[in-house]
Amino acid sequence: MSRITKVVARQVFDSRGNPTIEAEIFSKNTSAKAICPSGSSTGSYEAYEKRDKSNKRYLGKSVFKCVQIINKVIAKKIRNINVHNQEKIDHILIKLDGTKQKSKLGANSILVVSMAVKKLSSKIKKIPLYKNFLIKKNFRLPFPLMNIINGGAHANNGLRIQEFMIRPDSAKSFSEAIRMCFIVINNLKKTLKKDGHSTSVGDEGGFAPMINDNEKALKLIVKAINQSGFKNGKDITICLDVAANELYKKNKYSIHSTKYINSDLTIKKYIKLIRKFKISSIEDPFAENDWNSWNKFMKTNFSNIQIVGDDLYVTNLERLKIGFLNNSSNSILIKLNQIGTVTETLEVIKFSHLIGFKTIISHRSGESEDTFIADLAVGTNSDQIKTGSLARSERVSKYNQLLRIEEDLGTNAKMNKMN
Ligand code: 2PG
Ligand code: MG
Repeated sequence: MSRITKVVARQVFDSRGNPTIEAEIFSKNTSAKAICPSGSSTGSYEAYEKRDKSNKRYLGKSVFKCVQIINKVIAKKIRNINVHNQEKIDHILIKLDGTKQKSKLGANSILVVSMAVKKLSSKIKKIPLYKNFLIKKNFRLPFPLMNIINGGAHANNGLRIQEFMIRPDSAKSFSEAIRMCFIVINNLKKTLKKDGHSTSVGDEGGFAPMINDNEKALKLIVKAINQSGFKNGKDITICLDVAANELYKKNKYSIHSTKYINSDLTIKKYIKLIRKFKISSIEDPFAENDWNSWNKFMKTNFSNIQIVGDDLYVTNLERLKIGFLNNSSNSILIKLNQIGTVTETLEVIKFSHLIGFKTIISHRSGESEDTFIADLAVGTNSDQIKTGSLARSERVSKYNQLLRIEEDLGTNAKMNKMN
């Protein structure tokens, strides 16, 4: 048994330069740290992110109250508990908070502790973090959903769709998957430059050119795929995160242009887009409460593309069950800070696999050097990982960690199956 001896939290900063929490958990003479990520296009059912709203020294964004909660309240409750008993610790935290959306302590205060406990447990067991989750053998590496163009809330270019991504479906290894994305990204960069567009990047490392037309962005991506010698729809497929919550008003959507249209018309336009650009995955095509449109869209999904619920489910088992019964989607995005503990996240992943849903482990648009999600993806045999582009170290660090895991697995390193 290894007991928790000390818990220390501090304010650090995320990739957007905003304050966030780091927690460090100690046992005997060793310790482990975790940092909390933060989203910008958040779902309203997400667990609560606590900030010092009235402290104007950090424009209301500091997390000193959370730091205090961890150091003074949480520390007392988990001191002396066996660090390997993740479920017990997480349930103590859930009970201590006692609210539906973890608004008392803040899901950010709870999550960093939960993640640091998991890391410390594997450190003491002397096993890599990925070996300390659900899967104990036959590990599979996830396909990257590599961000290539940023729009929506992650850039200021006026592009309606938030994330344009590529997935290297024909890759036989993780390193090959990354190489394929690297080539496409470099070809896209060349074209953007040649066409006089900016090659600066957005919050998640994808390019953020001043283009405000979805189709124009998609055409550029297809061109880059072709120039790279790959076949769009076969070697590489295009995936989107619409983040439709942000484009929804009075039962209408402004996804395909700035004009708001009803959901039937929106679906028609989606179908056209899917066919024209061979899109293989669409995340959050509709708003978080518009269950009806999600179901209608699934009924038109004859080519069986991946339809992913992010803001719809917010990594919440109750919402996932509703979505499953309503036939709302066939996949789920998994974000630890949407629910707030490692244990609850693992429950959602287990249930998703049970009902045949694909799981995509995801970063947040505000990230850090913490690579927890890379290990989580392998340790749960999740199908895919969404962790930005091959730019900005807080994104690349996750890919680098997956390359290390691939090396660690050696000849046993297999990719997850794509369809
Ligand atoms: C999303 C995420 C991550 P955010 O919508 O899927 O890409 O964005 O963290 O801003 O919610
Ligand atoms: Mg999303």
